[in-house]
Amino acid sequence: MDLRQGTGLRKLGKTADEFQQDLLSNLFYRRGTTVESASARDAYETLSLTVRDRLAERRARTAAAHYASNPRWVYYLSAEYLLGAQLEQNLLYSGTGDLAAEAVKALGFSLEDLEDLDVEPGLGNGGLGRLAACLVDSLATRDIPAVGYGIRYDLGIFRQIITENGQTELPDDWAFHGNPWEFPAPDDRQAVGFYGHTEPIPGSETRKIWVPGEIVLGEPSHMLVPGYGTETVNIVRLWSAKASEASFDLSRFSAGQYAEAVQEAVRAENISKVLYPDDSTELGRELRLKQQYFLVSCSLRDIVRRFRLRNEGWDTFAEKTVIQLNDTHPTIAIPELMRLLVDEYELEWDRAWEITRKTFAYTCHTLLPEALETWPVRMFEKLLPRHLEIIYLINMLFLREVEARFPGDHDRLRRMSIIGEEGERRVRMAHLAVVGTEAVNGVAELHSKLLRETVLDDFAELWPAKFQNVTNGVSPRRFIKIANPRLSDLITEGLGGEGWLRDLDRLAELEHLAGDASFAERWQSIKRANKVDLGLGDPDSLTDVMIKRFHEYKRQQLKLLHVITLYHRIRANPGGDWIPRTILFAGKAAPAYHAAKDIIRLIATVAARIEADPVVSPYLKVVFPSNYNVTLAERIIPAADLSEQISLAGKEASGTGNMKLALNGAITIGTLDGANIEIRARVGAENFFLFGMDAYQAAQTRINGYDPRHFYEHDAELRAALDTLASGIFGDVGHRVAGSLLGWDEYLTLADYRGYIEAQEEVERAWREPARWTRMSILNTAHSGFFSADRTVADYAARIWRVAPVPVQHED
Ligand code: 7GP
Repeated sequence: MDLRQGTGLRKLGKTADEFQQDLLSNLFYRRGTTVESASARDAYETLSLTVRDRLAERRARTAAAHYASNPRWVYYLSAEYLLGAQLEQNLLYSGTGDLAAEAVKALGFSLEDLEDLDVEPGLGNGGLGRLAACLVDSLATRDIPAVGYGIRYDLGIFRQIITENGQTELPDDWAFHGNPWEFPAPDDRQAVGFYGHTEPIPGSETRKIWVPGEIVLGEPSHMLVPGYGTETVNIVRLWSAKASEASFDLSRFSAGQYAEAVQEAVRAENISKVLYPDDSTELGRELRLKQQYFLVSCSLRDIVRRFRLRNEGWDTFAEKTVIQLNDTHPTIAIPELMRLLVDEYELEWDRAWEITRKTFAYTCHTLLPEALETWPVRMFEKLLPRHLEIIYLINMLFLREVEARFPGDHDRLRRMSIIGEEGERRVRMAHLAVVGTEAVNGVAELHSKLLRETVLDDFAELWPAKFQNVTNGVSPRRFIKIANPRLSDLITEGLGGEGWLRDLDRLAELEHLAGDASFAERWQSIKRANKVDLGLGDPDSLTDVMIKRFHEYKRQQLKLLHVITLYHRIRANPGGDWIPRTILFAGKAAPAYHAAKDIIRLIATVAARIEADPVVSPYLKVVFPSNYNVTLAERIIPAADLSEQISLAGKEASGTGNMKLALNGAITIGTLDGANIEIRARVGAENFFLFGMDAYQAAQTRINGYDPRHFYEHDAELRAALDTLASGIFGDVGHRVAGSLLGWDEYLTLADYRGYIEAQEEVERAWREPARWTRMSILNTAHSGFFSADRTVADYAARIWRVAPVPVQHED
């Protein structure tokens, strides 16, 4: 099939000469410059367009194949996407890496020069946003018809600068130079209403008219999401808020009232201005709720439009459509679909509800009660009056169902209600998400189990079949092939081909090579070379990394106590046989999360002190590179020896950095939390450094009364570490952190201290035997195949989405 047939367009070339021609043509006609005067940016933009053209051609074939088969679609709704840098990925996925390297040479640049100009769109905070990116990658790789919907924030996750004063945040104007990977689609613009009031429709009990008080336009653009080793190219469609023409007040402008003239337009466009730099606590800000509804309203209308292109009526809507809610941020989609069906398309309530429930599925990404979103009823009423009415009706019918199952159990009704009545009345988004969907899943075995047993226990009792687990996964293309080319080449050689990149279970065949001395030697020297590339410490030192968002439950503060303990030990015995370690922290804290920012600042201060200490610095180095993002992760992960996954058990839903590190041969030191449990089960207990309480012991400790003083008083080394922190040499911040560890400390840090220190001693024993360590490292990689996002997507496809692949034909 050639979609260019009849258009007069020629096929894009496959030879180096043809690629070069296309590049020059783009430079001349699309960039408007010449070889002689091309800057690095000209070359970057032009190369990106040339690569994009190849994917666009595949995209056209994909769309045609999808159109022809009218399949069941997956629509992934997510407030966040951390897609990572695009150039290198798209070179790989289009198979044009070598052609491109040749062609840009002729312009006087290297591919690496140009990759440095490729800015990653930081449209997310952490794990949830990166998971969305891995899943869309695997959806395309598995040929599943899918669209990811999100918001095109003007400013992404803040740029972080680390100094001894801690974290400073700067705006991230990621598209300042434009974004060559994006296709605007202004024709698919949607109008979104806010505020206003509702009016009854005579003769109808359920239908209403909503008269919004403000209308904002949503303009989409999309990024291409190619599959690896296949023809499919899906898209992620991102919405930008645009003020309507009418919102510009020309008469005020003419009168010199410049600010007033644009104020309405500015307010409208603020909706997609900035990503909320917060991944756990509710900000309670109207603008955030506005963002959520903006995403939902635009996306649902787009989904309906796409359905209507191929189908009539509503009978097949739920059959052809599954909408996955990535956490509760897009949950207003449930009342919004009800509103569309009932108010606008005039379906009966019951029929609309049946369709809605069958269409949606919900993934929960947390266990922290404070991260379960709720919105004040008062705010909902003002911003989305019709949606609140619909939620009330959904809730009334739902509570009737509960009452029928558990007559007279008023406490249960209160607990399960979508409206929380304690204090200020609030809409509980997680309850709405469970009530309005067909499937609910957690993201690791333990997480799904704890959801059923604790946070959502009443719902699991009512609808046991609704609750599922789908363990997270990561993209092996981005996190091994691209991030770690040396290791990828060795694996490919060892396995006799690149098939593992689409079938990661094949890594298991590496097990046979774990005992091969020359293979092990090469494995080791690759790790060393990756450390040299990273350039953040002695490549022969043990590279110990803790890379993730800063949050007290993740317990960077426990790692810090280990650092201080090492510091004391070395100072007490400077001539000891110490193992040199480079300890690397990286990650951002929510700007308003003061306790997490204190920990960052304390780490930076301690790092400086160690660096200045001639006795300790030969053995211990603490580094904290600024601005952790996907690009930096791709450099750190291949260089890591030890992976720190030390959250309090029962708090980390899954973790995905833990998977990326294990895949790259880092050995985990960790608690029985999230996906650590599954990693350990697969790589083997002997290839994992376990410590600490499990989730049940942790819960029990809290119930029995956690007494941090007890640990302080009975453990001299711990006491010395805390005393040093509190002594004043690290200033107020040391005092505050020590104080909070000895105070209430929700995360029971001191209770796990001794176990952690002992596990670190076991790490050192293993490190002293390089052959043992290397074998452990190889086995971690070999047995991490399960953690491919391709497997995750296959699980969702089979058990939740019930979708089948639609193959896309090759070009003739
Ligand atoms: C994260 C979880 O903390 C992490 O454990 C998990 O691996 C990841 O999602 C992907 O499932 N959660 C978030 O990033 C987040 O923003 C808000 O959660 C509810």
